[in-house]
Amino acid sequence: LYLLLIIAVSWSCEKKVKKDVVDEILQKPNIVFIMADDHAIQAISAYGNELSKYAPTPNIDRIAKNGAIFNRSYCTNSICGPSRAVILTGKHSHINGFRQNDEKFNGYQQTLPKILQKSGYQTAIIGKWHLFGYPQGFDYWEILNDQGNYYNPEFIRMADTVNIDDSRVNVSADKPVDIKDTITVNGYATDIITHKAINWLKNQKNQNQPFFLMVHHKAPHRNWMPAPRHLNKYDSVKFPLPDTYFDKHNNQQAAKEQMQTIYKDMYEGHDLKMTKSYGSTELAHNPWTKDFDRMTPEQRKIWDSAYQAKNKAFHKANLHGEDLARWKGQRFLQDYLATVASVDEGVGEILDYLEKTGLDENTLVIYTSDQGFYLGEKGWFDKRFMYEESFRMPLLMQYPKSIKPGTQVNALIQNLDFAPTMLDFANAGEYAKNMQGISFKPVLDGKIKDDDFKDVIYYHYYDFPSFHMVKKHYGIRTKKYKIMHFYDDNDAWEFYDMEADPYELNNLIDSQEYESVIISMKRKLDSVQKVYGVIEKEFERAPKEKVEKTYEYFE
Ligand code: SGN
Ligand code: CA
Repeated sequence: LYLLLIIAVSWSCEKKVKKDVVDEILQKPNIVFIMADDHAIQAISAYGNELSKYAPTPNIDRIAKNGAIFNRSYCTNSICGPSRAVILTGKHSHINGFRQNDEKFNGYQQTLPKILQKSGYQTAIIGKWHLFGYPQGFDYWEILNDQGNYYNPEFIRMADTVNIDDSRVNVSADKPVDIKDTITVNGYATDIITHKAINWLKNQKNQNQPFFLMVHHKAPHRNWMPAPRHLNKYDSVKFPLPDTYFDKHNNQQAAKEQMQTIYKDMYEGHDLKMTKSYGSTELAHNPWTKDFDRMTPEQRKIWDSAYQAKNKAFHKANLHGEDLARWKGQRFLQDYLATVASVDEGVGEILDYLEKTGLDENTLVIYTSDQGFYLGEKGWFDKRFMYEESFRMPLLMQYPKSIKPGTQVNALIQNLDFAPTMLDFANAGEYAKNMQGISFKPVLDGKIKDDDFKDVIYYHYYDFPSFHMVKKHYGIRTKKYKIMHFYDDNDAWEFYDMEADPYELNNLIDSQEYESVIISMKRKLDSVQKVYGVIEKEFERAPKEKVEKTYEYFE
């Protein structure tokens, strides 16, 4: 009898332990984090603005319908590698050490995937990495070599790098990886990344273990090469160009001196796919021929024939001056949005897979981009500035268990907060204590009101001189105001009343009327920098060579 009792007790204990384990797993949602590269909110229809009406994003919009859309989501440093480093660490660039694209990411520091892995997650990253050195904290990774290419991209797979040499993790930026580690995969990058991601989901070793999957697209990054099926998608559409397309940047010195104006700085062949002359398929200015040379002859044939008629029409029209500039804006938007179409289809495939398998019930799906982008506002493409278009990030999240469908979030949040938020969802919030971001899950749960979350956010961009010549600057934004300081190459302050001037055309730094507000914003900036541990030394960077403008273009 005594023995039977022992067996019964131990059986029920074991059952209890098992139940605890099961409960814990159930409490840990899967996380699918999908991030595009340079996807502006203006190009997502759920964000509802003039251009977004044309955005091919029914599937990204689906996330907004199923869950939440964030209207005030911002980055801390509007450039690729740094944004990714902030997302991984929950720390500002000066703390995580990755301030600009050509630096080294210290992969040995604490990161989101490492913590999730320790908390019982299977972790994977597929797609763009761009942090130099191999990913750490992932059970599986398959990354694009450097920036990646749209056609027949090169991947580096964990499986092929058997003897990972630790020193390679901090490998220098000019030698990103050894070419022998790369594998060329035929096809279109966005589709390949989507399918690799779904395959990983299908082939998980332990179906009961929660997973964290990062799906990082190359698109819609420069040079905006659409998939063969979308090459003529927008041929007959005339997009609205922003009112600020020919803006002169009054009282904005750094804006005047940038090199990211569509009609002055885009490479006509490489970026705009313009040909040298009527009937020719030879591209105009195309300094990086690799993007096109890597296509197979079949792909190239489809490509050339798709662009032939529209390029002929361009030469025939014989455009000059502002007409030519407007034409370039249209061509850019056609290609950009056509690359977005594939990203959206990929999001749709992933959502469909999750729904079909029932995984959607317990999966937090996040869609974002590493930063925003200019789609002709101020005449520009690219990012880097603290002005809204590049400072803002799209952010949409669905999780049927706790996020109400159709939620609009107006809390001021940053990519700095992504890691703490995901950890909070994963019931591992205690590991976010030494991060600088804060979980915004309580906002989604209705425990904190949008307006009570944060009243100020901090920004710092360092990458100068470099591509596009955007000067170094830092600043803060509150719900009402923005102040920024351009330094190093110049010393210029800008101040905007964001409610009165949402497009930031009127720099009020010398305005009498706003004098006291400006003084208090400068004080706030000082204290925010103290809180985040910004020290004066951070501002001194080794001088780099300036980028000279040497390319030619039609006038
Ligand atoms: C490339 C682009 C630039 C872009 C940087 C950084 N030129 O150098 O236009 O600003 O990447 O982009 S390209 O013609 O080679 O594409 S980031 O998103 O990786 O930071
Ligand atoms: Ca980017």
